[in-house]
Amino acid sequence: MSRLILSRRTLIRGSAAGAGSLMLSGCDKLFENPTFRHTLEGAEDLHKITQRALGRHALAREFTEADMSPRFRANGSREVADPVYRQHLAQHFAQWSLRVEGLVEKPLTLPLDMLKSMPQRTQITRHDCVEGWSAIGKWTGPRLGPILNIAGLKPQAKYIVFHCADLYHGRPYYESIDLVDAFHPQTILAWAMNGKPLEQAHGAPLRLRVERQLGYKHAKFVTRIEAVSSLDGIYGGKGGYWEDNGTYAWYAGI
Ligand SMILES: Nc1nc2c(c(=O)[nH]1)N[C@H]1C(S)=C(S)[C@@H](COP(=O)(O)O)O[C@H]1N2
Ligand SMILES: [Mo]
Repeated sequence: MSRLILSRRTLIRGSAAGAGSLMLSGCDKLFENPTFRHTLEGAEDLHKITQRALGRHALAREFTEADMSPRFRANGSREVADPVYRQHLAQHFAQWSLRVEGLVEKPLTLPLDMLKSMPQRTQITRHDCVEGWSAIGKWTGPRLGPILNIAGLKPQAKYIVFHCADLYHGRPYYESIDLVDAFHPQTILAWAMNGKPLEQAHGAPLRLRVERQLGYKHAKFVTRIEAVSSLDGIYGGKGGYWEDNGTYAWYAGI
C-alpha cells in the first residue's frame, strides 16, 4: 500500500521514470482508471462510496475521542428570548417536557428525566455546516425511532416535524425529516454534548442529531415533535426554516 501511495505521489509529480518504472507502469494504468484512483483518495471517499452503495440506511462515519474538535462553534440562534423557555432555563429544565403529537395514536409528554432514562446512544460525529465549517463532537440521547414507536405513528404519517423554541431573525425555526431518517439508528434527540448537558448555544435542553444531513437540519431547542402526512400546511410548506426562507434543499444529504 505504501508502495502504491509512493507511486501515486511520483505520478503527481510527473516523474514516473526510474528504478520502479516497471511496477509503476502497471500502477499507471490503474491510475488511469478514475474509479480506482477515486477509491484511493482516502478513507473519507471510501466511506462515501459505501454510503452510495448502501443508500440512506448507511451509517454516518463515527470518530474517536481523540478526533473531537477542541472548539465546537455555535451557529444560528445561540440564545432563546421566549419567556417560557427562559423560565425553564433558569430552572435547569426540571419542569420542561417534550411534546410528541400529530398523526400518532398516543400523544406523549416526555419530561427531560424520562428522555434521559430511556436507552441512550452516544456517537462522535462530524457536523458539517453549509456555511463551510465542520466540527467533531460527541452526542448522547435516546433514539428518535423508539419514541415514535411508543407514540405509535398512524399509517398516514410521512414526515416528522421539529418545532423549536427560538425565533431566528424573527421567524420560528423548524425542520422536518422523513421516516427513513427518523428511524435511522444515528438519529437521536441529544441532551448531552461532549459528556455534559447541552449548553443553551447548542440547543438546550434537547436538539436533533440527524447525522446523514447538513447542520441546518439539526434542529436545536426542540419543544414539540409533530407527525404529519404532508409538509404543505407548515409555515412556508418547504419543510424547514432555511428551505422556506432561503434556497437550501429539504434533503441535505452529506
Ligand atoms: N432552533 C434552531 N436550530 C438550528 C439553528 C437555529 O438557528 N435554530 N441553526 C442550524 C444551523 S445552520 C447549524 S450549523 C446548527 C448549529 O449547531 P451548533 O450551534 O450546535 O453548532 O444548528 C442548526 N439548528
Ligand atoms: Mo449551518
